[in-house]
Amino acid sequence: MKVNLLALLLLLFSFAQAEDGYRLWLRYDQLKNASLRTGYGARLTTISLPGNSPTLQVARKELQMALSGLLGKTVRIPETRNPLATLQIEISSGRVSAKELASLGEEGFLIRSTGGRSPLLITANSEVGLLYGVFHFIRLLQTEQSIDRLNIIEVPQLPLRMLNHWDNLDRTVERGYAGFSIWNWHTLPTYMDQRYIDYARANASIGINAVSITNVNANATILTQPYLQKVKALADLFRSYGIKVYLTARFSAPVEIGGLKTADPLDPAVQQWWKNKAREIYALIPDFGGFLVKANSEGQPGPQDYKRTHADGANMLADAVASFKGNVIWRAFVYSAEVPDDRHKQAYSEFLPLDGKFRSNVLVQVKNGAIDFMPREPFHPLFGALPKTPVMMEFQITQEYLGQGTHLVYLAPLFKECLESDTYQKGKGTTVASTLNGMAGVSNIGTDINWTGHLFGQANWYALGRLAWNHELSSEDIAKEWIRMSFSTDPSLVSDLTQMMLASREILVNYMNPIGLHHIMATGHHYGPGPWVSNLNRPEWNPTYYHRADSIGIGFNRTATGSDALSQYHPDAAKKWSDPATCPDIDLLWFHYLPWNYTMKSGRTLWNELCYRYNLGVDSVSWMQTVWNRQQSKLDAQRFEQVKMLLNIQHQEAKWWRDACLLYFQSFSRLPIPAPYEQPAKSLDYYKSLQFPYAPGH
Ligand code: GCV
Repeated sequence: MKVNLLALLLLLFSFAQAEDGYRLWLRYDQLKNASLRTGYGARLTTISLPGNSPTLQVARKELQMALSGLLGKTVRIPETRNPLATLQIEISSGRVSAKELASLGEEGFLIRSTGGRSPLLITANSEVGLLYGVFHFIRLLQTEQSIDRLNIIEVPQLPLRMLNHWDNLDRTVERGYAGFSIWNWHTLPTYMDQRYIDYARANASIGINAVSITNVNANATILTQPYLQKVKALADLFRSYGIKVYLTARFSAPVEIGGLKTADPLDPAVQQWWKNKAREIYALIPDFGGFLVKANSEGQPGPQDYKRTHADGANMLADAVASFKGNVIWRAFVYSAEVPDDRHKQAYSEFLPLDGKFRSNVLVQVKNGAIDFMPREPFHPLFGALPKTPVMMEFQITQEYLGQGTHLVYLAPLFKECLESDTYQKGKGTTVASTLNGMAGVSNIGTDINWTGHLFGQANWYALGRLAWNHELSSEDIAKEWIRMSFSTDPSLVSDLTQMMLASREILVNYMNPIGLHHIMATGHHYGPGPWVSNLNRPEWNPTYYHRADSIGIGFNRTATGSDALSQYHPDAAKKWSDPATCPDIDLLWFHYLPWNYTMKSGRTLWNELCYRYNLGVDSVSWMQTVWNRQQSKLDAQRFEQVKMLLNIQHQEAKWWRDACLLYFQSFSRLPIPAPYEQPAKSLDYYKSLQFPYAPGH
């Protein structure tokens, strides 16, 4: 009877612990390895924290939750300082040299243990530094590392590590594939959803220290008093986690909500309006981060509406927030229908002359590539080209162009490829990363129970934070950390899932945009292939603008004989791209228009290489399915099934991409799809006829 009761309790417990993904990587289930548990338990009997401020309360709660979960024992962390504690968490500890402390800066931390019976130490110069140290320490336990003989010094490489939400006030999310916006504006500020706390915990655990919570296609209503009260409630909560709130500023707000006749940045009344608005915001949120602005881009209002420059617009806002130590993050994602130049070149042409003209509290935020978050893009030529301007990286975590909510694609390799690219701007080795002052990721978070829709989307949120903290971490190490924390530390599981994740981005490139093809997604929602689309008003909204296929060949000539976008790069960076013979295959059709029978490095013709790549992509998704399925016994049923079903969708959609694109390009090449490959299942007309009026995120 007793045994049955126990079994029942265990069963109930396992239901209560359903693996729905909500806990992200902060799962604190009991460690399976009993000796590790005992070892950690013996090392961590008493913990001392230097006070009870809101941030230290967060640290205390997290430690209690983590230790009781991982070790299965309750660890009390009394408020009073305890010199006998086995884990001593101290601000600017006297046990560490002044020089070492100075090296930690505002947000860094040190974790030190000498082994044996001597206490472990986490120290920092600030409470948020301690919090980061605590999360790092918990990560060591979660990933089953030794905590003896630790000597860790971690200092973030970038001061601004940010998430950008493209969340609308009606709770839809532009390019969101994980449900609605987590910001429930209707019930804020009185109702504080537990999600806000868990969101802040997750961000703090990976070092994110700023969030812009509204869409860059901005709504001025967010700047009105009732909404600012709601923003204040979030900012008050996030403060303890070291997170500052930013808002997107609609440039025409002085007209729309201020009753002015103009939003001209040189008009004194407009300048005053923004100054008053800033004062109003800072009265509510003293540590408000500042404004993120999309101006004169894709129909958004901006200074050019008044014949002013981006610098005029940014500086006006910068002056309004300067005395409060606020920032203005001004996006460089601009291209204009009126400018006939290659879209690739427009942001550079627009911003280069403005270098040195921005106030010191303006940061220019540049997308990783010059087009738009493609599966693969060469780095944006603006990186390293604005020596007098602080520049932020903008990556897209949400997978607008990378399979949206249904494809397993681990983005760290994409982020790293860009960060490690050599701009040569200050000589060899001037990597993109070395030119940055901050990094932002467009969020993939929504109300789905697991936050990101696809469970593996969590890894991309995680990777963005980890790389913003330390861009030298390898994609592999980040994947391994995430897998160990999110699933288990089982070596074969970790090895299989790591391989799958590391390969996943290249696999998608193969079945979607091989050999440098880009922007051939269906237009509007960007879901699925649409290389045939050519009827949109603006030329650069049409996929045909990007692939330029005809009966002779395919690709965009961006060399001196074409749009000459290559000339915007430092000559040493451009060199390898300028000649098809030296241009890496991965970028070939990005920079060159080549005949269908062009001989590739593989010896195949260009047409056959396209067929090969598309098929390789599809076959590789089958391989991912095999890898996932063979780990079934090591995975919980709920998450196993979810990812399995999504991999099925991914496989079908990879075939759809392959068949639709090859049939379409074949209508120009007039060449057969070589026999060993599967022939398309349907006609080109069928693929062209597919409509998705309610595709998400649009
Ligand atoms: C927020 C792309 C997306 C748009 C997005 C824009 C931007 O064009 O499709 O949804 O708008 O980028 O980054 O501003």
